[in-house]
Amino acid sequence: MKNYLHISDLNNLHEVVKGAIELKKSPLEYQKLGKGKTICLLFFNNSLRTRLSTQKAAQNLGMNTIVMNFGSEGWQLEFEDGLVMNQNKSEHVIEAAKVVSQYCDIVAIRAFAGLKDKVQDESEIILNNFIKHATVPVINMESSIGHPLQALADAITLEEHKVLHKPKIVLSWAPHPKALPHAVVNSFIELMQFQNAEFVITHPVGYELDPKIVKNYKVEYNQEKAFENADFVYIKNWSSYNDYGKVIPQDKNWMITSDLMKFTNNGKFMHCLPVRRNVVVTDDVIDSESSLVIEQANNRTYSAQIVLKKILENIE
Ligand code: AN0
Ligand code: CP
Repeated sequence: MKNYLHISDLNNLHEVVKGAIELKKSPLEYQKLGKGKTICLLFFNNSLRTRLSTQKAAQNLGMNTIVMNFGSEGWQLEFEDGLVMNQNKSEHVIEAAKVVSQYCDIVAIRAFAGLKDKVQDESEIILNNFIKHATVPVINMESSIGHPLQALADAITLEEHKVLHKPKIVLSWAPHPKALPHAVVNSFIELMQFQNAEFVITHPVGYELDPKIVKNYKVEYNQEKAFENADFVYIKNWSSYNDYGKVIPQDKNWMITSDLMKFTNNGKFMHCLPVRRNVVVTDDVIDSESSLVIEQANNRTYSAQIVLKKILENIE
């Protein structure tokens, strides 16, 4: 594998998930693979899990990591071509990507959707410019439209908790005071093409997702009905896609409570984190035995590690 930008970059998801579960048993087995290699993590947005788990994954493979936070440390980068750069942007991505490529063997980028301009977000201007100008492989650590390292961690978690029957998996919107991106849910929906599951999406009217991603999956506007007999409920807030980036008056009734979980088949609660307690989900649900959130976060290490392993094997 050269770059990891979408979940579909993995040739055989089931093999990759199995490989990640093997790595989890002996994480230091491939220390030699990354020896003398460096990954550079570039953040245009905040992070806890992605930053630390990717760094941990690299360390498990014997790699070095260098990190840069553009919000507080780096020069403001320009991504548009052909401009007279006489405003506040100090450096163009053309030079920045080439320079960074000289310091590392893999570059990983986090650049969220701005949620102001759909066309600009969908052009993935930051990620695509790094792909264009960098001379090393690129990993997506959450771009405008996808979070494939999270989706792979979720696939590992689903596999570890698989049920004997064909599972019912529900993706549910939940309330949040701030406008959040669609990347996590887009990648989770993309993951569903590789799962043998009944998949249902539920959200209030007005929160319809990109139809190019939702395709023919079932959308159920009644949350309780959607939760009926679910084996896994994957919870995430997102802002409106049609009224792009807007928070429409919040429906607080969509918060995940133990009463709602009673509709499920003893279902597992999943969330990528960070999560706002008692806004998105009540304490008793996230603290219950059904909650997989800490395991999901743990699997971020093995998701990143299997991706790094595949890329390193390709550049050796
Ligand atoms: C981000 C999002 O919703 O995309 C990151 C999630 C992994 N969440 C927040 O900004 C709270
Ligand atoms: N789930 C996830 O990507 O978390 P961070 O934003 O903390 O990296």
